[in-house]
Amino acid sequence: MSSAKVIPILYSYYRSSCSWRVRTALALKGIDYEYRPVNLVKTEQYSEEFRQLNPCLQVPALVVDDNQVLVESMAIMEYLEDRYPNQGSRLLPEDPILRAQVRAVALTIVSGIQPLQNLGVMKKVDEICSENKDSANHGLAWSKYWIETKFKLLDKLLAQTTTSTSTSTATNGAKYCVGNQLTMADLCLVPQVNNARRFGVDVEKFPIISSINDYLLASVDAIKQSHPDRQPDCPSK
Ligand SMILES: N[C@@H](CCC(=O)N[C@@H](CS)C(=O)NCC(=O)O)C(=O)O
Repeated sequence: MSSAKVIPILYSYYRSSCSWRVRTALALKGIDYEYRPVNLVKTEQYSEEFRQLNPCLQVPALVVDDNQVLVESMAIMEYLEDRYPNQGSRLLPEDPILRAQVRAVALTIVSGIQPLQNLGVMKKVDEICSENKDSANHGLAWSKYWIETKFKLLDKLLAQTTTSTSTSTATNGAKYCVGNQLTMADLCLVPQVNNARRFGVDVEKFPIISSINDYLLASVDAIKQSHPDRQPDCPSK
C-alpha cells in the first residue's frame, strides 16, 4: 500500500491576483501543494481539461482531499481557515464584528474592483465599443452580455453543487444552490435573477438557475416579503 502523502493541487497563473490570494493563504497555513500553471494569455482556461475542473473558467482552483475541486478565492481561503484553524496563521479574527469587517474589505476588492479589470472583461469593452460606435446603449449591452455569459457558467457550477430532484435533462429540479438547505448563495441568486430580467436576459435558458429561483420565490416567505415590489419605496406601490 502506498503511503505517499497526497497534497493539494493549485491551478494558478503567476500574474493572477486571485491566485496570489490563495498562494499566500497556503503559505501562511504552511501547506505544501503542487503548482499547476494555467496560462491565461494563451487561453488555457478555456481548454476542455480545465473546463471540467472549473466550470467558471477562471483561476484559482484548488483540488483537495478525494479530488474535491474548490473554486473562488474567497471560498478557498475560508475553506483553508475552516480546515486548518490551528495551523500557521489565522486568516480571520475571532470577533464577529472584525470578521465582518475583514470580509467587507476583502469582498470590496474581490467582487467590486478586480472583476472590472479582468482579461475577458477588458477584451469585451474593446469589442462592444468598436462594434457599436454610435450606440447610446453600451451599458445595457454590456450588462446583458455579462449576465448571460456568467449565468451559462453558473448554471454549470450549480449542476455540481445542487441536489437534483428530477430525471429530466431540461432541469434538475433543484431547489437550493447548494445541497438541501437555504444558504447565503440562494440569497444572492434571487436578486441577481431579478436584475437579469430587467436587462432583458431570457432566464429560462438557464435551467438550474430558473428552477432554484422559481422554487425560492414561490416558497420562501422571507424572500417574498423582501421582494422589491413589496418595499415601501417601490414606485408602483
Ligand atoms: N471571483 C474569482 C475571480 C477569479 C478571476 O477573475 N481569475 C482571473 C485571474 S485573476 C482569471 O482567471 N481570468 C481569466 C479570464 O478572464 O479569462 C475569484 O476570486 O477567484
